[in-house]
Formats: sequence, structure tokens, C-alpha cells
Amino acid sequence: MKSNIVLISLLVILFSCDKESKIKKESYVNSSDFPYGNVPRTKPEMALSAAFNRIYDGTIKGFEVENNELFSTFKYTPLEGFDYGNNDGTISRRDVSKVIKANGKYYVWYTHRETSSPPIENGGNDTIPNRDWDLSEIWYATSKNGFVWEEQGVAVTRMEKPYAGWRSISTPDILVYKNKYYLYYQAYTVMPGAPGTTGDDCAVSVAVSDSPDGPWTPSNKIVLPNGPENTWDHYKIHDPYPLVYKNKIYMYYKGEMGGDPRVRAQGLALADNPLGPFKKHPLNPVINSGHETALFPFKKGLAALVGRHGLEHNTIQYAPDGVNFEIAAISSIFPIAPGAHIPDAFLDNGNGRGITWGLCHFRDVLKRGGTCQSYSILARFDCDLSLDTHDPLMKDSDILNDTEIYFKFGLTKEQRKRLEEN
Ligand code: AAL
Repeated sequence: MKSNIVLISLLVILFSCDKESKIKKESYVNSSDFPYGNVPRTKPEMALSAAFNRIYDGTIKGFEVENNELFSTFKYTPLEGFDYGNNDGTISRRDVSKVIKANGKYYVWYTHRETSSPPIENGGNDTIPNRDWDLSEIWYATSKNGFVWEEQGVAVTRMEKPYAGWRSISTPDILVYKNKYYLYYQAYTVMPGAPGTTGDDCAVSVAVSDSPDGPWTPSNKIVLPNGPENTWDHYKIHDPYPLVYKNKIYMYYKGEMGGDPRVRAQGLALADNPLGPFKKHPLNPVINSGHETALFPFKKGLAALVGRHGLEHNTIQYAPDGVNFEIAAISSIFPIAPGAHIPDAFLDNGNGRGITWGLCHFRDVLKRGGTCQSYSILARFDCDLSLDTHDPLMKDSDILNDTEIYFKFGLTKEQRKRLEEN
């Protein structure tokens, strides 16, 4: 008798559960029944649109952008400590490296140009720059707080002819490996934008030092060479960006595969030794967008700030293996040529904590347009892409810019004329 009662009550419970889920299923058949209030954190058994399937199965997980650790807005601060002369384009600073901390202070390296005249588009010669980063050197500065900087001067000068870098060196990035410092940079043998080139052809070289204050010994070797003829990175190897990951040096870089407008993408090359050889990854390119792309360890993978240019511009991407990147967040007003402060950039501890600030640049300050870009200034960006920080002020997806900012991006005369004629 007792066992029958137990059996009957079990059956009742079973039926009611099944009934409940049936109800749920039944009652959810009509998608507008998606619940109010406590949204289902696990995928409900109901027909879902592509957008809601993405919430549960996509790479951008979760409902609230505020809880997305890889979503952030960016805030900008002018820097103190850098003198741009008469602001006439004869002094320029741009394309910063990652910011590292050493000897109790922050260090950053960047392209520094001081020339008798601002760049002149297709007017370059031995003393006149053809581009903002032409006839340049690598300089560095230090800071106690990341806002007020002290320029220390030149780190690496241009090479002697015929070594790569005699025309210009630019766009540096730093690697700290086994207590030695490595500065990678674009090394030019022809002036950027020279006739007969695709506009900015170069490869990457490296200099070494035992101290962030130098002296730096240039290798006078190309460590990240151009790709074979007719390949995506045959002409341009730009923005070298080393990290230590999975016991190797992961060197990311930008290539440009032609086209109009030009298509840029990010590649990866791996090495066991900072001086190479670097072996390019068979799946290159690994990021289909972006220009100067900053990457940082995040959890067991790597994340990337994919700003300007391309299908997936203005996205923050994540690859659990450092190779296969997926979009993890979408944001706006990205820092240009970001050099983030990444405390664990070279720790390779499989537990990346993310970033909260760095330096970047604003280019073409004189608004000359064209590709030579008058001159550039450095600035600071702050964000919350960190697992150890939660700053709601950086997690605001509803950026309401001032009206004049919108009207600043007005129609050109030609566009207005065309629209009025239609
Ligand atoms: C930057 C970087 C590289 C290019 C030029 C200077 O944005 O991508 O450095 O060569 O522009």
C-alpha cells in the first residue's frame, strides 16, 4: 500500500513537471511571450530570433552590456609635458608603444619627428618629410602617474645607409623578455609614400637594451620581413606588437592587401627568441579589420581593440587561443593607435586581467587632410576592460554627444548639392 502511494505521488510530480515545461513550451510558442523582468539566463526552450539566439550562443554573451567585461567606452585626457614648438607641424609625436612600468615609473616609446618643415604631400626630400612619420626617430618619455610626462629624448636614431631605417624609423613597440628590453619598429629604406611604392612600404627591425633607459643596440636586421610576392603582407609590415603567450613571442602586425579603399588586416608571427626567426601563422590574417590594433591577455586568451577601418571596426574581439578572434563587444570613439598599459603583457600566466588605460595619438592636428597628416599629438585614454575594475561610468552604451559634434560631421558641399538636385 505505502509503496503504491509513493509511486502515485512520484508519477504526479513527474507529470506536473512535464506539464509545467509543456506549459512553458506551449505558453512560449508565441515569441512575444518572452518573459518580463527576470530574463532567462539559460536558453529557454522556445523559438528564438537570430538576435536572441546570439545572446545565448553568440560570442557576445549576456543581456546587459554593463556586465560585459570586454565592453567599455573610452575617455580622453590631454597630456602634460610634451612641447610641440609653434604647433606648426615641425614637431610631431605619434604611434606609441605599450606603456610599461619599470624603476617605479611608466615608460613609453613613440615616433618622434622634428623637421625644418611640416610634411609636404609628395614633396618629400632629404630634409622635408613626405609623411608625418617620415625622417623620424624613436624617442621615449617617463611618468609617475600617466598624465604628466617627462620626455627623456632619443632612444633609437635613424640607421646608417644602407641599413633599413636610414630613411626613417617609426611605430615602435616594446617587449620585455628574460630581463632584456626589445624595441621593434618600422624601418624604412624608401620615403613613405615614395612614387613607385604602394604608399608606405617597409618591414620591421629591432634594437636591444639591458635597460629601458638604453643604450639601445640596433640589430640592423629585418626580423619581421615582408611576405612573398602577391601576398597580403608583401609590401607593408606595420605596427609590430609583441606579447608573450603560450611560452612563445606572439608578434601581431598590420598588413595591407591593396584594394580601393585599401583593406587592412592583422597578422601573427611566432618566435621562441625575440630576435627571431619569426614564423608567420598559416591562418594569417587573423583579424579582418582594424588599423593600429592593441592586444592584451584576457583570461586564458587574448583580446584585441579593433578600431579604425574594416568590416569589424569599432569592436573588441577575443580569441581563447590568440588566433581565432570573435567579436566580444562593440563600442565607439576608439583610441587611435592605442598603446595600453598592460601589467601582464609578458607574464604569460594564462590569467589575463585586462586593461584600464594607455596612450594614443590624434593625428593631422592642423587638419590638412590627405595622407601626409601635418603633425600628431599624444593623449591618454581610460577605459574599463579589466576583470579587477568595475567602473559603471565606462560601461555606458548610450553616449549622447553634444549637437555640435553631430553637425561637425556634416555633409560635404558635393553631397549637399547632389541631394538638393535629386
Ligand atoms: C600608422 C601606423 C603605421 C603606418 C603609419 C605610421 O597609423 O599604421 O605607422 O605606417 O600610420
